[in-house]
Amino acid sequence: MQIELITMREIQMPLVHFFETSFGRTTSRRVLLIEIRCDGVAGWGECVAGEGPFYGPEWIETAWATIKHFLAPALAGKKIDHASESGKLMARVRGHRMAKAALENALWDAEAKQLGIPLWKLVGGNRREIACGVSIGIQDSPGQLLDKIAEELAAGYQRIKVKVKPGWDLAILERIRERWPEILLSCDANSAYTLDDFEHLRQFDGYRLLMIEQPLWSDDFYFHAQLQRQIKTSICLDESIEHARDAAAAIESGACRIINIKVGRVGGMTEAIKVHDVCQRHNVPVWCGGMLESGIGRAHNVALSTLENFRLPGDVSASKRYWKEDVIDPEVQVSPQGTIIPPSTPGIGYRVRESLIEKLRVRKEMIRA
Ligand code: OSB
Ligand code: MG
Repeated sequence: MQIELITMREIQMPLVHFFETSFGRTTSRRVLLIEIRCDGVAGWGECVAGEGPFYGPEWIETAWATIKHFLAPALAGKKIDHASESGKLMARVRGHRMAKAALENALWDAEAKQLGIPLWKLVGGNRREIACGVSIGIQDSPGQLLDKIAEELAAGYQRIKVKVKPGWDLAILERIRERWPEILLSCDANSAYTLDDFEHLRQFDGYRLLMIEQPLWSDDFYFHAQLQRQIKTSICLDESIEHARDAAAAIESGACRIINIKVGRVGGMTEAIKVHDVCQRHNVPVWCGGMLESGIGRAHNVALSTLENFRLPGDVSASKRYWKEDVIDPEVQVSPQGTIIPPSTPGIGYRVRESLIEKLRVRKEMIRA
């Protein structure tokens, strides 16, 4: 593949409903899209960095600048045989995994399109149907949260995940379990707790949760391992896992029993597959996380979720939960059974709506050799 032209675009998309976590509320997304032309074929990728450096240190402005000044120039004009070789060309840049992933994933789409096969086949997936859950943010009131959960269960979603933080946790879980004793339920703290909360976190064991996601610091395995020894609920790590070595270290040290894989967080499809494989070898189930993606990032998540060890429902849900109008056609749809059928057309398998993207676009940059 000859990398001829890299186009960066920022589009702005208001969310249908605000999304709030322990680190803040998002009402509108700034989405950085990458289009890469290789041998006349266009591949698309999405940078999942958010509007501020809260989930992790990257955000859209660092990603934009790092891609423009370092990563895109490292790729433009180069020839590679596989998208997975792009990581080597970008390795001089330390970190900035979400920025790298956007470029690498665009190349994966281009490669699959050149081969005429769906991206999920190129990544080695075999699931013909993927299981979907939803991540529901902190709401203005417990009643509003219960209404949201009722709506998502009626839509067929197989697992409900709620965001928690001190002051929005046990009482909420109590209300949910009172109304739905049997549903598959988990929670995500996005690092909202500390060592002083171990006694408090032990009380989560009363709610038969599938997992508690990222209770402690993003840069810590040691205290997660201590906590895991003291609670029955399985810990799932999200923010802490940046690559396959992290996954091995976390598992072998007992810091978690489940891992959330986000293709952006780990630097692209190649590393995401490696994390998947390490977890599979250790018999640790994984599931695909979400970052409020537009249809392009969502399509990559669908493809990744077809790998065998994605044994738990992911945070990959229907376009319409996020957007009035998505940038792909058809939109990502979820069946009444709470599943997505991966598309059978080449590449990401959804047509990119370039005219809509042009309408939503607020800036654009083109980089060639
Ligand atoms: O921790 O999984 C998370 C969204 C933004 C940042 C972090 C997280 C999330 C979600 C949303 O939980 C998942 C989604 O619906 O895309
Ligand atoms: Mg999370």
